Amino acid sequence: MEDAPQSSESSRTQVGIVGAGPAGLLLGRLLELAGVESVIVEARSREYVEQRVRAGLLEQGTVDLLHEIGLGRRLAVEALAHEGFELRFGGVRHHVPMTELTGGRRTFMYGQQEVVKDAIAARVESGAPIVFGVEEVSLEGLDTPAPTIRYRHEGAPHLMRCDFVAGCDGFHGVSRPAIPAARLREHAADYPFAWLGVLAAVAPSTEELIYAAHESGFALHSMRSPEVSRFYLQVPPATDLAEWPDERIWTELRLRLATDDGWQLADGPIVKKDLTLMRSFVAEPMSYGSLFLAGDAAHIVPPTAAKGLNLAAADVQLLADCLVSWYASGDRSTLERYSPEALRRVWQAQEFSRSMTALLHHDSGSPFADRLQRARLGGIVESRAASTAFCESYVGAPFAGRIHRGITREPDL
Ligand code: FAS
Ligand code: PHB
Repeated sequence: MEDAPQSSESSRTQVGIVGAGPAGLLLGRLLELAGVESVIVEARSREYVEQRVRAGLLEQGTVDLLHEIGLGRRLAVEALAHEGFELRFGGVRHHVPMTELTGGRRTFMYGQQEVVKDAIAARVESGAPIVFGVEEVSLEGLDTPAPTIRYRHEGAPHLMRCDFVAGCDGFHGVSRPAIPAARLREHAADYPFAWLGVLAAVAPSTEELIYAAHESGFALHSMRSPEVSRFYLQVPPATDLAEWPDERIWTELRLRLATDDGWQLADGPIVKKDLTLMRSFVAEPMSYGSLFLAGDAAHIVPPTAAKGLNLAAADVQLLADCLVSWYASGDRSTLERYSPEALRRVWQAQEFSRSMTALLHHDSGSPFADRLQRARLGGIVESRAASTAFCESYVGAPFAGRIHRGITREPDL
């Protein structure tokens, strides 16, 4: 006789969160502080998500948020604070005094995996539920006020009943596809290049980030700590990492970062290489019934302007505010403002990311485009107004969210 289907273990929470990346973890923290229950279900193991090297630059608004929600202690000690960056072209170095131009706003180098570690540690310490290693996640009843999340964990089926589902499961997750195609508009743009990312165990050769526009291609000198440098090289999308041995990487970085004043690039052991394809993507709307999308589940930006993680943080600040306001008032209009308000910021980030990508990346097929690019770069570094406008977009908007501390009443559902 066939095994009887296992009965699902049933549970209930107010907000079911799919995904334990920055979006899901920060949303869970915001809801927890507000007294709203949530459960985070994550496909990967805790070890996997805590070692995944991705973003590195945190905007002032994101750092302010992390401090506000009690996740800023280690960051305050270990993050590298920056008050400017360098645009390098034609072999000349141009320092851009970002903090002076934006009324004091800084950027902070602190790896995404460190934010994830801090947020997971806080959640585990508080005892708020987070389940790693879930499988076969599916969402049902999204067009009702009682959606469910089905998943398997350690072989056993689970059914979680929620008031809302937050799709924080990234570009390849199950949340966005759970929205009927007829209700979703997807906007996408591709780029004729990718980024070869390099993590090297060598002290950075610069205090601040260097963005280099070169006829061989874009290069970025970033960092993760006083001992670890992070580099990116513009390469063709179909690049095979096997064709990039360490020596070739250092030779190309030296070429693209070279200056006419003898600046030297220190090299060292390369501990990781990765290839990031570039795309712009936006799903509209960012909500459907009881489902709300946040972070990469809803949008992807080219990494040039380091907006991905910061945009995810902005999404969940707004989403938490909408959800908590609903629990406090039962007023559905608070939920309906999430998507239009989030999309306004998303499209601004898309526009700046695409514009900064065009400003810095080499299009070998067009000498005309090259000269326009050089003119734009010159305009930014020669005009205080132009560099101020650029920096306003680069550092991002200041943290404007409200952090709710405990709500007093259940809504009259
Ligand atoms: P994430 O993708 O980080 O998290 C989604 C989580 O959901 C993951 O942990 C995943 O395992 C989980 N998940 C997926 N499907 C699931 C399912 N069915 N069930 C349960 N869980 C599921 N941004 C920058 O600003 N600067 C950079 O330099 C930069 N570099 C990047 C390099 C790479 C290779 C990639 C892929 C992205 C990079 N980004 C960068 C963008 C990146 O930082 C994202 O914007 C950021 O991770 C967004 O966070 P989340 O929306 O939480 O999505
Ligand atoms: C990074 O270090 O990952 C980084 C920094 C700045 C950027 C993009 C990526 O603009």
